[in-house]
Amino acid sequence: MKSYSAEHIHNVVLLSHGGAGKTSLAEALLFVSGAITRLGRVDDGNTVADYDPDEIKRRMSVSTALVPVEWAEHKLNLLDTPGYADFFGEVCGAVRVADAALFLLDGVAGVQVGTELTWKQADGYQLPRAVFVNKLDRENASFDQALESLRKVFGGSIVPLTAPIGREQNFRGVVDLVTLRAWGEGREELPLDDATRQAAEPYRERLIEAVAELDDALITKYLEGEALTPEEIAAALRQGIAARRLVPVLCGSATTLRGIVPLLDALGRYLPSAAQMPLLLDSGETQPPAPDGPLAALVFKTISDPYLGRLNFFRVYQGTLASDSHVWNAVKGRDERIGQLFFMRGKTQIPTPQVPAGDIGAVAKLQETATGDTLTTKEANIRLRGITFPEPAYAAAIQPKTKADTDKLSNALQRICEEDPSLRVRRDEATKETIIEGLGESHIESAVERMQRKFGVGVVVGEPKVAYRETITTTARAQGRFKRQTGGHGMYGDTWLEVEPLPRGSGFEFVDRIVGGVVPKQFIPAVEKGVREAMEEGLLAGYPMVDVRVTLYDGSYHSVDSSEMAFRIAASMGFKKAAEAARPVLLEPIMAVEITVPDEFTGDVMGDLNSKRARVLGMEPRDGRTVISANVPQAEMLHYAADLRSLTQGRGYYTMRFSHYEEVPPHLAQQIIAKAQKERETAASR
Ligand SMILES: Nc1nc2c(ncn2[C@@H]2O[C@H](COP(=O)(O)OP(=O)(O)O)[C@@H](O)[C@H]2O)c(=O)[nH]1
Ligand SMILES: [Mg+2]
Repeated sequence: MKSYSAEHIHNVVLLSHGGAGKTSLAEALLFVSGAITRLGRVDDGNTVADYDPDEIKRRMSVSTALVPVEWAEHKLNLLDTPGYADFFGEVCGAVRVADAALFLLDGVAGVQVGTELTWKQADGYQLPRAVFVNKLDRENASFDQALESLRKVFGGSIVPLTAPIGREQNFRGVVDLVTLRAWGEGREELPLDDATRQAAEPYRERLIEAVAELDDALITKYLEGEALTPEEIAAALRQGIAARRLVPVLCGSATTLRGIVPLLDALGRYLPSAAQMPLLLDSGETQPPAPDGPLAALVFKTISDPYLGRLNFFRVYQGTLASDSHVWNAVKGRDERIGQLFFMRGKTQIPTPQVPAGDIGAVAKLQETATGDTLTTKEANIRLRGITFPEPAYAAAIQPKTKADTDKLSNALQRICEEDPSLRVRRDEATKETIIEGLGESHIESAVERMQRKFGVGVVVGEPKVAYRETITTTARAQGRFKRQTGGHGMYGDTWLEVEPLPRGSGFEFVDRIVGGVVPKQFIPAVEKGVREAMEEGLLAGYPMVDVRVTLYDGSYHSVDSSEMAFRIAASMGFKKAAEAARPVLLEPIMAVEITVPDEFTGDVMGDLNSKRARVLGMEPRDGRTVISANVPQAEMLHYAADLRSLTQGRGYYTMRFSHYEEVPPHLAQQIIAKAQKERETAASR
């Protein structure tokens, strides 16, 4: 692969609702540009971008693939992202390193949920963008309706760059509205007959008008009835797109190879190049790339391979990264040795001596470098802004299948989290479970499959347990006395304990109020230990007891028979008696939830929240959406990702974190206690 200067490199992220045709389009662009000689199909599982076994099985993208396309004097680094919400984490890294975004629209469906969500994501980095309306060969596809829905949702700056020739099964090709050349299948040029020219005229009118409005000199010329030259139009388009004052819209069909040449031309000619992309620093400041400046490259994706180790994908913003060199990882604060560098095309590694400014490459076997890190020189120590990943919305408990799996589990978990920072793994100390968190059920499923395939680790996935707790609601006193006479040496311990409820979240307090040594000093820690042990076991359903103060205020001892052991047992007995008298109750974790939904779904979402015992704390409008804050018991939220998706046709999202504990309502507490009792009985009878 040739080396290109940053002015001729365009890093373009492909974004859309799942299934609009990004992977097929990347394949078409490779094929028409001559990089591949056989056109793969998503449905046959043989495209360049969907190479992962999981993608071939699902017939859809689950990770971002890099597809470089060389056309005229340009190199287009396409980043083919997955469109489905569960794999949104993969979109974040790609959007961060792109110079521009190409949105795909399904020509039948128009703007969809995924289009809106990814449009927002591109807004976050103020990315210039273009749109390709795909699938115009399909029945009921309409370029005009697609344009209309784009305008309605995203505003007035939507401008056609190509116009279709024919429609549905008679869709034959497109007219490039700037050059006025007509294109059929692939690179075939069609004659521009009068009928085609007339059909394209209104679109061209719209384009010229929009372009003229960008520039005072052009608008004067336009109003005086003079024709704008193709060069003037191109220059204005470049400026307008870079300044995000207009969004050009092209059209075609990826699988029948229509509209591909004008798209290749447009991406190189009108979209901003890598040379224009400033460095976004960790501090939030930006600075223009210095042509002779030191290296600054951002790692935006990491793949873990059990045999080859790690492969880091990076984008160079400034300087050049050379094979067989040393670089400085500014985030980890350590030197990394760079071996062979690669350009990537899907899974294919193309060795290269260097990756210049503006380009994207990959490197294997770095020691500590992870997604989000900056590679630079030690002197310059540049730190680029990392990548923000979505917060997890779905949790599952995982358990190794066998003993052998147990040994390999933690390494495998660490590696898949490295690959996918939108996954998180934690140990829930309260329930003694390993919890994996992600964006949805398919996300977790895919991670589990990957662990099996890549690392040979089998796990069972289940619902996470709810970490119930127990506490008391009133004050009570009781005696715990333990006495045993067995032959010579006996056992004797005697304690009087008072239990009191504490405010939520206080945990446990132990108070020693012994006077006159009725319980000798050396046995006091044993008393506390006995109480703690009894609290761990709980009283009602076996859940740990919390928010209790225990005061040891009296007791007695025996000069020969008393021991730490005896006092531990006595205290444990005393605590149980006192707590039982202090009206114990069950507590449940309450989550703080923030849900964002389009206004039309607010009613349904609120109704559902009511059925989930939620306490709604606030509702707030935020650009066409409502943000609902609520406290909801964790037990009600185990499947909320799926619930919300079906309530809002996939357009709502939420974040959730632990807030506090509250008492479980009595009728539910009874069920939980009965269930725990049954479990204990079956365990005992085994
Ligand atoms: N008829 C038709 N089908 C298409 C076209 N482009 C893609 N498809 C089909 O749409 C489905 C989804 O395409 P894919 O490229 O995986 O979409 P992605 O999820 O955006 O990557 C596949 O079955 C493709 O064969 C097109 O231009 N016309
Ligand atoms: Mg895809």
